[in-house]
Amino acid sequence: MKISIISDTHLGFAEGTEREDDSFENLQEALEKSRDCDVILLPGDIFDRKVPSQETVSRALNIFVKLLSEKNDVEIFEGIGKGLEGVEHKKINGIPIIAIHGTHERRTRGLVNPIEALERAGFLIHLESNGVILRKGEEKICVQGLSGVPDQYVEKTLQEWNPQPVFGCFNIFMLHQSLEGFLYAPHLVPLQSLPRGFDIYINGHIHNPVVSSYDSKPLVITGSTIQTQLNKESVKPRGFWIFDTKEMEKGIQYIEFQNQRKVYVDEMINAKQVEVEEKIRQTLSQRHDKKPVIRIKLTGKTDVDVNTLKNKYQDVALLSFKKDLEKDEIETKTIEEQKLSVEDLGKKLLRQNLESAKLNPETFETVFEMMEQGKGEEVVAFLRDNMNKPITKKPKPAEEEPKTEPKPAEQEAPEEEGEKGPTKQFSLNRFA
Ligand SMILES: [Mn+2]
Repeated sequence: MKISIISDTHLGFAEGTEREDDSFENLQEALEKSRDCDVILLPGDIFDRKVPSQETVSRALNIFVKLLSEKNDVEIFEGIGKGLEGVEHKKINGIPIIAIHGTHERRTRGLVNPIEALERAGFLIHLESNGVILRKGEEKICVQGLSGVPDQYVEKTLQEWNPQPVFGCFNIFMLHQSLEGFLYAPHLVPLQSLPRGFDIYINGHIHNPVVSSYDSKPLVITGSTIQTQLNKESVKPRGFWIFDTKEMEKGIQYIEFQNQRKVYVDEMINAKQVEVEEKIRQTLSQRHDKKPVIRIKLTGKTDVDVNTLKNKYQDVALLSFKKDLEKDEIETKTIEEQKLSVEDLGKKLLRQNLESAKLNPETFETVFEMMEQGKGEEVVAFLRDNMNKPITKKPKPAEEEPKTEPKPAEQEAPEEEGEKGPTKQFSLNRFA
């Protein structure tokens, strides 16, 4: 079977800015180029937020609904594991999509995440520590998926689930975690904790695409279809993957988007205004169908007036500067510059308030969600329960793990935007 992998599309990323169409246009291009595929895999972070805006949801539905009318002769043979009983009776419309949810979509247990919502509407099959066998003629493939869990619980979750390859199938294992060796994160998942014996391993979450190997089989670090952070990895063109289970010797093909926005990242030391402007002009002398993002990190002494440059080139480029100056010139950032959404701002304030009230600040996500749902009394009880717990203490995995995990910063660039300490996770790197 011919299989397409499209990961970390982050639909809704940069909403309200000039880049707001990018996530949708890249997904659209990937899907158009997957029309001859038998199956589409989405290894998480399909949406940028766990509660996407109505605008994002409707645009996503508008894209996915077109797939339902594609011709396809793949059928569901069997579900494996909990929650998939009777799945073989489901009728597949169009190309089957198998998805897991990622870190950006994970919600408190009991609340519907956007991938589950798409599943309920019949657009895809959502896997969460279970799997599905698909059949096309004589060939069967088995896709097993671990939806995003906090990295520190992956080993335990996998031990309990104990996924095994299924005899007679081409076996695919899909996850969305911070795998050791591919990025820096507070908790890394050791490769050795992954199950053995699968024919291919597919991991979302890490935004820089690369093919590696595990257990002598391909391990695809899918990368994202869009640059959510701007660092030296971001200049690589974005794309998606296609492979054929019958032609594995040909490898896994990376297909770059033709219609993507180019990103340039540079660093200039002791730069003068004229030099920076010359750099911008040079970059702009190349052909661009979409306004390029030009990110320049300014270090040392510099007289650059970034606002003047941004205004001057606003019709032809999206300029983004990072100043890394001496201490007395620390850049002051306004809320507007940081482009915090109201929700993020609320969470940030809540986190600070919890901290100053000597309550556990790591509970801010859960508390925020409870307050959003008007569960005032439960908030009080919850905070009382969590009052004396040290910040680093692991919550009870059974029900609290997704709640207390702070929203992960994008994994590509720990130093991005120069944010340090607890406010890091609110730096969403939106820029106008
Ligand atoms: Mn992601």
